[in-house]
Amino acid sequence: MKLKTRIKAQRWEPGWRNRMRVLAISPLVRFGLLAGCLISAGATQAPAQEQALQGQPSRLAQVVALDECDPSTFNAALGPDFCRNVTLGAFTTLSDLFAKAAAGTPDRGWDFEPDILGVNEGTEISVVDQGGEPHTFTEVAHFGGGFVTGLNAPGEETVPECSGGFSKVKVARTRILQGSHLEVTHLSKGEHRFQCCIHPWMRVKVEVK
Ligand SMILES: [Cu+2]
Repeated sequence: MKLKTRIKAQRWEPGWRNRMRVLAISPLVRFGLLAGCLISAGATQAPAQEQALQGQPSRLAQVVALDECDPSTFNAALGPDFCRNVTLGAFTTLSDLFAKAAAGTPDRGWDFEPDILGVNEGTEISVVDQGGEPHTFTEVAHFGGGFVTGLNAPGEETVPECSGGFSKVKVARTRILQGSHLEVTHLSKGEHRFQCCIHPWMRVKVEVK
């Protein structure tokens, strides 16, 4: 599995040079006279062909991270701009979030959608944080607790993959800041589990066929 983060959702930019490279290997180009027509007519086909040529995943699946953090209580405790929420729904205060987690009834406003994702092998998964605070999208062998013990379900242990929090690069590289993306590629066939290491009830099962 490989991960990378980026701020903008700029997935593909078919440039003139790339189009020309696709055309250069097309058998039709050998007819020469057709080439001029194909430069414009082939443009709409170019992105898919280029992805295949460069070994890029040809499919994209999106997962959305959501939350309803209350800016005033979160930022008072955790620092300015920790929560930058633009949700139109009701906000949940920091103390309410902890109280609900401790009671074993975590706030469902903190959520990954979808909960189960079926993809074909080679699909790139793009996780976008549309909530107001940071999350992680961390692959785990078994679902369990995160590294903020006060947010774990009663009796739930921190899973090894989340242990150490952001001081561990393996966890830090799975972090998704507000408005940013995390891309997950090269998932092997079979079932994969991802959870947030901060809010461990945020969980997704990915089934790669
Ligand atoms: Cu989270």
